[in-house]
Amino acid sequence: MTEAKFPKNFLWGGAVAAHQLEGAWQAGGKGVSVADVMTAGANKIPREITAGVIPGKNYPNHDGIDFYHHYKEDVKLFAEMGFKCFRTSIAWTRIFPQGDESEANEAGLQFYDDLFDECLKYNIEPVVTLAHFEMPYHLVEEYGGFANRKVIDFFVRFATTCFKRYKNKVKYWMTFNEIDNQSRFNNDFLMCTNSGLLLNNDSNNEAAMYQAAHYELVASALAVKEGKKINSDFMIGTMINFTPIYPATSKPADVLMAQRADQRRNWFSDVQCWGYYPANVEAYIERNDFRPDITEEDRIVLKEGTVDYIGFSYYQSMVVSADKVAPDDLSDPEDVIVSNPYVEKSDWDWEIDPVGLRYSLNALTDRYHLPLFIVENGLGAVDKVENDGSIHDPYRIAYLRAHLEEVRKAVTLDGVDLMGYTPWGCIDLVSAGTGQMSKRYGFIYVNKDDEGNGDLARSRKDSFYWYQKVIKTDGADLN
Ligand code: P53
Repeated sequence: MTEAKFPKNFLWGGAVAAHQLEGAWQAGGKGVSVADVMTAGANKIPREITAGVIPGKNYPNHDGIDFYHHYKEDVKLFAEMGFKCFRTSIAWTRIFPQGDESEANEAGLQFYDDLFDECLKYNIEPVVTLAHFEMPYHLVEEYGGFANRKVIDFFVRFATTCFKRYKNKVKYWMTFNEIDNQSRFNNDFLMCTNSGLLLNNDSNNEAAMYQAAHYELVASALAVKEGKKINSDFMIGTMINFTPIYPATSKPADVLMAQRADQRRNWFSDVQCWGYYPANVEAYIERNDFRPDITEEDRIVLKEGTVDYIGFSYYQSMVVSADKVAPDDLSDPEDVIVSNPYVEKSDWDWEIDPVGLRYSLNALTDRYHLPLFIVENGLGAVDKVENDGSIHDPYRIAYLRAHLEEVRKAVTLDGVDLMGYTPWGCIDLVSAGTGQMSKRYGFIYVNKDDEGNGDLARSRKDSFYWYQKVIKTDGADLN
């Protein structure tokens, strides 16, 4: 049974996002994105979001790992590992530097033509996220991000421009990265990266989130509709950070709390997959008098623009208890998290739960009856380069192996329809959450430290050869 293989056409690959690796933040007329105004933080030290780019501050995304100039070398290494696909995003600000222009920026479009051609040369299928925490900063300053209905049109223009330009090169798309992460509406970083909201203490962050999220969901649905007109073969997915939520005990209040937390957090994909808001969210918005602007026309769009598949990231599970807050009073799931005594934690305190991935694959299948695509999974860890240049990362191999064993069970024993697996940060890049380089995910090491020193040289870690073998054997050999 453990010999069972993954499907033959399974999309093995790796995932990155433009702002975390491309660098070249002003090349070819690129504009300033929200990622360009975020400083470097550290473990438990949040990144600062500055009012524009302030000289003298450290903005790690400005240079990334300079993939913009190294992509040929990097794609060649992906091909050497045997990648069948490569997930990246299109930096919105390369195509529309300010976000509200009527004409696209040709130099930006050309860069992605070149990158996708390079992938296709090795039969690597590009898998593209349209908006991965990369909104033009101008749209934040001038319009308030997705608090403003006008931003829907700007996103749809960006999306259709990309669909038209790359319709013969890209088949797999996702609209917004981890759209559900803004359910943590008191988190400045997540709100700014997801929908371009800058929180201020006087406003009701939760009401603001439901409004911005609605406009974003409408923008996503409109993009799906337009995309299908441009190429009916497109597969356009949602992208969520799926986090299964467990009750702290079998106490009924804890079990109800786990369900409530799931309803507060995981409703975004309900709207994108079903085409309408779940009853519990409608009731919650009503009872709190949030009164978001949701028109009848919007509801029709949501119905017509449902997704083809579910792309999701999986890093950890979450445990909640009803001890501090009663289930009916829950607004922010972050408030009720307790630590899970049965799982280990990473150096950044992310809980490691491989079984939770099998559980997630089944839960999503049961809820949506759609194909799934694991578009992120992985371990952020510190790596050490030996004197001979080798990098031994058995912890990363162990993490990925344990998760893939569970994925294989979901596919071969549970009948889950899984399109592919793209571990996060297949090449070391800037951490989204902390802005660090030292929180590494890659199979490929990049010589650069948290202060920005290093010659950017690429080298293969032990996990590089391990993943190469996994792909070569279609996942039969995970050792
Ligand atoms: P890092 C948490 C915080 C920030 C981004 O995260 C996150 C998450 C996980 O839910 O989402 C994804 O770099 C994201 C990537 C990111 C990756 O997780 O903080 O889609 O952009 O790099 C890993 O370790």
